[in-house]
Amino acid sequence: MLITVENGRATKIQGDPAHPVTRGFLCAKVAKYLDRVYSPDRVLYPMKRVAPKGSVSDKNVQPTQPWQRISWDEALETIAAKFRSVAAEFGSESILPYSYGGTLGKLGYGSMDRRFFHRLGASQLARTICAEAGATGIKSVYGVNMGTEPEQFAKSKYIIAWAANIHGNNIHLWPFIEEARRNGAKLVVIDPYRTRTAACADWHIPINPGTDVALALGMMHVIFNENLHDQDYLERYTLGFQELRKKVQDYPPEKVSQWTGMSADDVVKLAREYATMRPSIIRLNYGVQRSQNGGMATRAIAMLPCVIGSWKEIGGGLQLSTSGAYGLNNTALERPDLMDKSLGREARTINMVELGKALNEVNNPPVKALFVYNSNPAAVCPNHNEVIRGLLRPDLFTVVHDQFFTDTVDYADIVLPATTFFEHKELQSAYGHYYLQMSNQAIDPMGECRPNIEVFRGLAEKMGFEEDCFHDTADQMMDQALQSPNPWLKGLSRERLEEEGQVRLNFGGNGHPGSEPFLPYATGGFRTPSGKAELYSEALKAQGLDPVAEFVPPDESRHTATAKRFPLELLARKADNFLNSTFTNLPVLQPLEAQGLLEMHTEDAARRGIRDGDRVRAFNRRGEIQLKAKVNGSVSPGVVAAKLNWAKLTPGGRNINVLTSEKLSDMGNSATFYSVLVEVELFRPV
Ligand SMILES: Nc1nc2c(c(=O)[nH]1)N[C@H]1C(S)=C(S)[C@@H](COP(=O)(O)OP(=O)(O)OC[C@H]3O[C@@H](n4cnc5c(=O)[nH]c(N)nc54)[C@H](O)[C@@H]3O)O[C@H]1N2
Ligand SMILES: Nc1nc2c(c(=O)[nH]1)N[C@H]1C(S)=C(S)[C@@H](COP(=O)(O)OP(=O)(O)OC[C@H]3O[C@@H](n4cnc5c(=O)[nH]c(N)nc54)[C@H](O)[C@@H]3O)O[C@H]1N2
Ligand SMILES: [Mo]
Repeated sequence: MLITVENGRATKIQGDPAHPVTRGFLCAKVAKYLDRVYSPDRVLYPMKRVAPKGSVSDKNVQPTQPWQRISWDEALETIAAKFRSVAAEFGSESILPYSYGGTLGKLGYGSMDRRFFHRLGASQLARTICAEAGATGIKSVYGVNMGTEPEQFAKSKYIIAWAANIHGNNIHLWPFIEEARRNGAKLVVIDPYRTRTAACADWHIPINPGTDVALALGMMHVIFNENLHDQDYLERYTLGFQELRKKVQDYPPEKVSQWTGMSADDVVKLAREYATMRPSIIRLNYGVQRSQNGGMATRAIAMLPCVIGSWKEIGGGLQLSTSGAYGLNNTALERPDLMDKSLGREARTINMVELGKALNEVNNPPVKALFVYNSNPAAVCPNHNEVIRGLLRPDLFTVVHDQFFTDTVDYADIVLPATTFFEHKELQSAYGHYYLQMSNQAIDPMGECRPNIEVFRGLAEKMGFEEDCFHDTADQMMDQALQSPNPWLKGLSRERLEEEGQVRLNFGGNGHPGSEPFLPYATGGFRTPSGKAELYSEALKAQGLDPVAEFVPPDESRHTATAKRFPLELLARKADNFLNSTFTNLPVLQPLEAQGLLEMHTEDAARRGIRDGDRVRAFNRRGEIQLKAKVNGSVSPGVVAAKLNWAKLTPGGRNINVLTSEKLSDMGNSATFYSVLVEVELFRPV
C-alpha cells in the first residue's frame, strides 16, 4: 500500500496499483487506517493501574480514571521486578506470554519477544486459536501448507468457496474470481451462513455445520464410482488411494444427505461438476476447521484435487494457505536455543485456547504473570466468562502491550503503548499470495509508542540478559530471517525488498508478474514422510485417528444428545468490516456493522414465540448473552449466528465468546468456535 506523508503526518492511504495481487485497492477497514493511527483513543504512554481490575469505561474513549501515566523506565523496571519475584517464588514457568495476530509482521509476530521469553524460561504458548487444525489436516496429506496462487483463480472454470467468506475476509481474491466468472466460470459456496460471498454465488449450499468430512467423502464416492478420477495422477503421486476408494464406499450420497442436509442429488451434481468442469479449484478457508472435526475436514477436502488430478492444471488445485512456501529462518528469529535448561527439559506449553483453564485451574506452577501483546484474549478467546474470572484474579500480574484500550487492558496492571505498521519497519510474508514484502516506516511513533521488538529489547536489558542477539537491530533480524536454506528465497535480499517493495518467491521464471505460473504439485513435490500425497497416513493411525478419513460428528452438534437440551448450532462469526476484535472500536467503521444481533431462521423463531427485533437470551452451560433477534434468511433452521465484537461494546459487557468452548479440535489442538450448541428464548426481565 502507499501512504502519503506531508510534514511528518500521513495524509492519505491507498492500494498500490503496482502490486500484482492487491492491484490498487484496500479493504474497507484498512482504507480507514488513518482514523486508527490518529484516533484520540490510542494508548500513547505507559500507565499503571490505580483502580480495581475490571473497572471499565463503557465507551471506547481513553479511560482516564483507572490509569496513571508512568515513564517507560518505571514500567519496564516494574515488570522486570515482578518477573524476578514470581520466578524466584514459583519458577519462571509461572510467567506466560500471550500473543497472536495483532501484527503478522515477521519481527512483531515472533522475534525479540520469543528470544526474551525463551531466555527467561517462561511457559511456552501453543498458538492454536486460528489455524492449527487446518494446517495439521493439510500437512497430513501434503506435508506442507501451501497451494494454488491467487492469480490462477482467474483461469478457473469451476470455483468452490468452501468455508471461505471471500468477499468478507479475503477481498483481494475476489477480482480474480470475477474475472473467471466473466469468462464463464461457476462459483459455488459451501457455507451454513449466507455470507456476502454466498449471496453473489451461482450456487449456495448451506451445509449443516461440522459435516464437511461427510460431503468430501461423498463427493469422492461419486467421482470414483463414476470413473471421473485421475487414475494416472493417483498412481504416480499418491499413497493409499485404494484404501481411500474403499473408504468412500461408506459414504453414498443418500447417507451424506442425512448428515449434511443437502439432497442426495445435489451431492452427486456437485461431485460431477467439480470433476468435469475444468479447470476446477477449491478456495478452502479456515472456517471449516473451527469445528471439532476440523482437522479431518481439511484433510478430506484437501484430497479432492489429487483424486481429480487438478494440480496439473493452471487454475486448478486448492488454496488453504500459501504460508508454507516462505520458509523464512524462524529459528534465527526466535532463538529456541536460548531456552533456560535448568529444568532439564523444555518449559511447559500452555494452549492459548485454554487460557480460562490455565488461569483458574490448579496448575503447577500456577500462572502468576501474564504478558499480552498482539492479542485481545478478553474478546477473542473461547469460554469468555472463565477467561474474565482468571483475569480478575488479584494475585495475577498482567501486562498488556496494545494500541488501544481493549477489553484485555481493562484487567491489566500495566499497559504499554504499541506502534502501528505506519510507525515501524517490517518484513511481511503472506498467507494468501506468494510475495515477500517490506513495509517501510512512514511516520514517527505516536506519543511514546514502541514496536514489539523494542519493548522486549528494553525488558531484556532490565533483566540483565547479556546475549548479543538482544542488541540486533530490525534490519539485522530481517537479514537473519532471509538467511534460510529455502531455494525459493534465492535472490530475495533485504536491499532488493527495500527497492522493489514486494518480490515474488523465486519459483523459477524471472520472479516478476507474468513469469511461470506456480504449480506446486503438478508432478509431486510433497513434503510428507513418503514423498507422496498421503491419502493413507500411518502418523494419523498412530494417533488413534482414521488413517484415511472418517466423519465423526462434533460433540456439540445436532447429531448428539446435548442437542436435546441445547438444540441450536451457533456460528460465533467474524464481522466483515472488523478484523477479529481489531477495528471494532473505530467510530468510522461501526456504522457498517449492526451490533448485538442474533440471526435465526423464521421457523426457530416462531417455535419460540420470537419476532424480529425482540430481545432474546442465548445460553448454554457456559454462559448467556442478551441479543436482539434478527429473523432472516442468513441461516437455515437449526442454526443461529452472531458476530465477534469487543465485550465492553456489547450491551451487557459480554461478547459471543461466553457461549463458545475450550474444547480442542481433532488435530492440531485448535479452537472449536463453530462447534457450539445453544438454546434461545425470549428475554423476560425479572
Ligand atoms: N473482514 C475480515 N476479514 C478477515 C478477518 C476478519 O475478522 N474480518 N479475519 C482474518 C483471519 S484471522 C482469518 S483466520 C481469516 C479467516 O477467513 P475464513 O476462513 O473465511 O474465516 P471464517 O469467517 O472463520 O469462516 C469462513 C466461513 O466458514 C463458515 N463455516 C462455519 N462453520 C462451517 C462448517 O462447518 N462448514 C462450512 N462449509 N463452513 C462453515 C462460516 O459461516 C464462514 O462464513 O480471515 C481473515 N480476514
Ligand atoms: N467467536 C470467535 N472468536 C474468534 C474468532 C471467530 O471467528 N469467532 N476468530 C479467531 C481467529 S481466526 C483469530 S486469528 C483470533 C484473533 O485473535 P487476536 O490475535 O487476539 O486478534 P485481534 O482481536 O485482532 O487482537 C489483536 C490485538 O493486537 C493489537 N495489535 C495490533 N498490532 C500490534 C502490534 O504491532 N503490537 C502489539 N503489541 N499489539 C498490536 C490490536 O490493537 C488488537 O487489540 O480470534 C479468534 N477468535
Ligand atoms: Mo485467524
